[in-house]
Amino acid sequence: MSTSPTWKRFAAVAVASIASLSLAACGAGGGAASDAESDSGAGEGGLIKVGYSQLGAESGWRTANTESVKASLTEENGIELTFVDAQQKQENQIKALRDFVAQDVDVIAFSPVIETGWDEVLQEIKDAGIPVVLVDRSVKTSVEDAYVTHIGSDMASEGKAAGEWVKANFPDAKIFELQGTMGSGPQIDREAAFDEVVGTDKILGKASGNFTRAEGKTAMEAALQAYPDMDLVFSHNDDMGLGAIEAIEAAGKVPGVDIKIVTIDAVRDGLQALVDKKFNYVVECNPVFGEQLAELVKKVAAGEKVPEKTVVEDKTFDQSITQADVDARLY
Ligand code: GYE
Repeated sequence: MSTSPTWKRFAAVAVASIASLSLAACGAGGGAASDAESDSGAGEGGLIKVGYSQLGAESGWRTANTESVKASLTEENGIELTFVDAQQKQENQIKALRDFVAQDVDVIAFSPVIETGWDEVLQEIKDAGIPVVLVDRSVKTSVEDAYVTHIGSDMASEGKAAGEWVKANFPDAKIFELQGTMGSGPQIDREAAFDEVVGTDKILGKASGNFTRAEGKTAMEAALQAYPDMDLVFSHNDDMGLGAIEAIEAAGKVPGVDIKIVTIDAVRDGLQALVDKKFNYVVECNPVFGEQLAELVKKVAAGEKVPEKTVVEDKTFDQSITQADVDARLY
């Protein structure tokens, strides 16, 4: 059975008043609760209905992230998951979000392909009284309190870590930067932090490879022509770096030697390239946070207080890692 948004809003107010009455009666203070509890908490058989809009399947990172989300947001875990892949198109994500509102889910979770352009749909979700959990990437919106909580890595500190390694090891590098999807949180934050550490005078040029191996390769082919002096590539993810390896080898140069490669993610293929000495340094971006996400979703649905931000822990890797480390990698 599902309730209409209007009913939900009314119920939210009713529940909020009852809650504040009982809180006042106990003399206790409470944190910001979502109004999902007004929906009597549940879909079929008491399950929490979650609509999840994944932005795509563009990279090894994304595949691992999707697996982690699907493995954790399960019926055994009390969650009925509707998962929709937007194929890296914002309009597909907006449509999925609107469908979730129409389905009257209890919680909406989504990983936004780019930062801007969400105001209208976020307002609609807010009006419907459905709490939002922002996953992985960030949004910039004028809608107040558009989401309850955000879980993901600190993209700026990843870019900073990559920059510090370059500055310490190749201070005079002539850098080409392979950017992720333009306008996405990780592209903006990784780039700004990296550029600030190494200095913009060290960067010969930049181009986007949209976080994919194929587009990373194409962008690198053009860059090899345009910037023949380049001797270091900073790639915003492993997949584009792997595409760059192909382009560098096809141009008769040696990746990791003639042209150093620094990337972010540390998926298994990326770490393999590091062991094979084709990548020089890799900053981790851990995609396996499904369990933490499931816990957040349950708390949000129950109207419990949650932290505004959960930062996923990341490590760094250099060429001292071993084949055994790579083989033990789960993703
Ligand atoms: O680094 C990249 C993926 O948003 C952190 O998206 C994520 C990034 C990740 O396509 O591989």
